[in-house]
Amino acid sequence: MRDRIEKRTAEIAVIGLGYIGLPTAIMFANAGFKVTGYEIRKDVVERINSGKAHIVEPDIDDLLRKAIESGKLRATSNPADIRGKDVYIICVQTPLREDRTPNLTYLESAVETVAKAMKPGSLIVIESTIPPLTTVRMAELVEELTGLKPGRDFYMVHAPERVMPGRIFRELVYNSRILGGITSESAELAERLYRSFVKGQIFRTKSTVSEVVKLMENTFRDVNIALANEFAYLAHQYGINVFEAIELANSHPRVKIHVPGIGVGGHCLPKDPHLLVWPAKDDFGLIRLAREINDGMPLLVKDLLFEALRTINLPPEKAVVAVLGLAYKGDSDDTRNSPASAFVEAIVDDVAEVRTYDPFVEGTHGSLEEALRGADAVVIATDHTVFRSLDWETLGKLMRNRVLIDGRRVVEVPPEGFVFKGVGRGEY
Ligand code: SAJ
Repeated sequence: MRDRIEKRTAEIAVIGLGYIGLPTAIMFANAGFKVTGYEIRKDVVERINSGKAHIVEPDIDDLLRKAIESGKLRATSNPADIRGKDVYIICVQTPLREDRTPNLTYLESAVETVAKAMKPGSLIVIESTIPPLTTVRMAELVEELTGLKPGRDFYMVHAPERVMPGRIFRELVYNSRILGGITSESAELAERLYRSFVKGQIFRTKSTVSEVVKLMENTFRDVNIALANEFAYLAHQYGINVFEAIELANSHPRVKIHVPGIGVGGHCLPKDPHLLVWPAKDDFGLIRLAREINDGMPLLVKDLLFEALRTINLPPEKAVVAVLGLAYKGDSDDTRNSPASAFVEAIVDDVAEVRTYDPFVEGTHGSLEEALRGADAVVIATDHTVFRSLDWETLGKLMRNRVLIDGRRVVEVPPEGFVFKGVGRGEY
């Protein structure tokens, strides 16, 4: 197997051709391996085989076309096509259920598919973000289904992805990778495999360590953002601008406070802290509390809005509110777990009308002017660059009342004639 990997004659199956699976399959194919991508969505399979990607990512169309035209990559929905491969790489989603426990059914069904298809001596890699101890459990599941002994009859590794959408192909090559094996031989084999395109550092460890590392990275950000958000609450009580205070605190060489705002969205940060503590018997509660603080931020923005409406004597139920931005972060069209949507939900039953405008998101108002005409209040919920240079004097003329609430530190100096409030802007 070692030899086949070195000579790139090893055959690879990638299970799940989404945001991570498709770019990974493309990278291995263009490194010279024969790759079969397995995906249950038949329309996606057809698209990929015709050389067209179903996801938006810089360079993906050229790289995919190259992989398809060289004959190294082929997508399929037929499990028979992935029988007897040397390497299986699982890239399926691991979302949360309503009750915030992990839903591992996609992963388990991918592992079952692999168990049916694999031969003795195969290497199974899980790239999905998973709760601690899951790789070992999945190795046991394979043993149950096949009778093969983990570490002796097959190899298994957790190789968490660490890329950022918009920079996937650069980061796949240059980021460092953590490879957690159920045995040291498993991790060593995986290192040989990933070296075919990774130029960053590769660290080998145990699978439970790599699982924890991936989850710690995003939990670190989530907890630190929660701390910044708590500072923002305090700034309201003390009547100061939290951003000025943070900037001054960050002039200390060993302090780096994050950015407070309307909340934390996306597909990773709101989920990964739950995965990290889920299998534990006990924890200190800090990680859960940070999640609660961040999930509660849209309600702080609601309080600011209602306070501002009180100052102009407009009952909320008469107010027309325009929300600018629905994406979870600036300059993105991604609305997954967006705090902007949570904010809309939090006010929709209490006000006369909510309008949304996001230049990147379909289904929102066609134009900013249209969204603001006759509105009483504007709430900025996403830090899109275009929102930083709006002409509030002109826009204000379209509005019935002029209330401006900034959830994302987009407005530095409140425009003339507006009642202004913002997260962490305790001075107003
Ligand atoms: N946010 C704040 N304050 C901050 C930083 C972020 O409120 O100081 C908010 C953002 O507005 C957004 C949310 O947090 O709503 C998450 O944004 P993000 O840019 O931190 O994270 P993601 O989910 O877009 O991507 C992260 C990336 N991690 C880092 O930047 C460290 C990415 O590299 C990871 O691969 C990805 O999570 C992942 O897959 O885990």
